[in-house]
Amino acid sequence: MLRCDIITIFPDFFRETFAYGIIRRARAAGLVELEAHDLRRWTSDKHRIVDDRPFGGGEGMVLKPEPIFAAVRELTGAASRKDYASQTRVILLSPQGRVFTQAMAQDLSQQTSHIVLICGRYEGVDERVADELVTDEVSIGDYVLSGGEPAALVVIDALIRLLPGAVGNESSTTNESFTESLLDCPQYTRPPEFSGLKVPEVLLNGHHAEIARWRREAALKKTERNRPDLLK
Ligand code: 6GU
Repeated sequence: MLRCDIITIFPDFFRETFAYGIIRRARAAGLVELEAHDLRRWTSDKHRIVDDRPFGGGEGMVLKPEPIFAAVRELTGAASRKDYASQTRVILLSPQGRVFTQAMAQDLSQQTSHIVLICGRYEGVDERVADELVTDEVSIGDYVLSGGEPAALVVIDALIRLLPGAVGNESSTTNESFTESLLDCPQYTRPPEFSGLKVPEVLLNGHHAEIARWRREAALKKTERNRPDLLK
């Protein structure tokens, strides 16, 4: 059982998405326990303030350290990174993080039993959070989101579908895009002809060796066209 705690100022952002597809099924099967926590729960002032202006000046607001430290300490039962249980990871979602990959998803799904995700907001998070609490600072790509919430969902989805039993057919997660730095081959289903558009003949003839060869070549062509960086 994997436990996943999300620290966010928008807990409602997650409720609906946890009720669909692979995440819903993994929860129902007892493979994962997910909870989105409102960061404001760990404030102690009347206005439940979670952010403040950056020292040194500049645009926007920075998430304050105190509520995040209180949240992570309560959720991990540890005062700082060096005291976490060996299978606990605290992930900060931020555009300054290491870019998330399938290998990182595999590592997390195999090595962890408790993940705490901190969703960054505004122009940043007080760096003492990264220094003291965070085991992995993660970005989902080279573009800027207004907050870490969509990124947290991406990480959770990629990870949960790798848990044994989460996806119907186990081999469907071992033979897929990125596991051997090639994209998946194109897929077709019925009808064999639609509006004059035909399914490649080779897929209809039941000749398994020919089909395997066609798929490998088609995957290579697609990778050359869309992701030449993967072939280097
Ligand atoms: Cl994790 N957060 C934000 N705010 N922007 C991002 C991101 C994360 N990953 C890519 N862009």
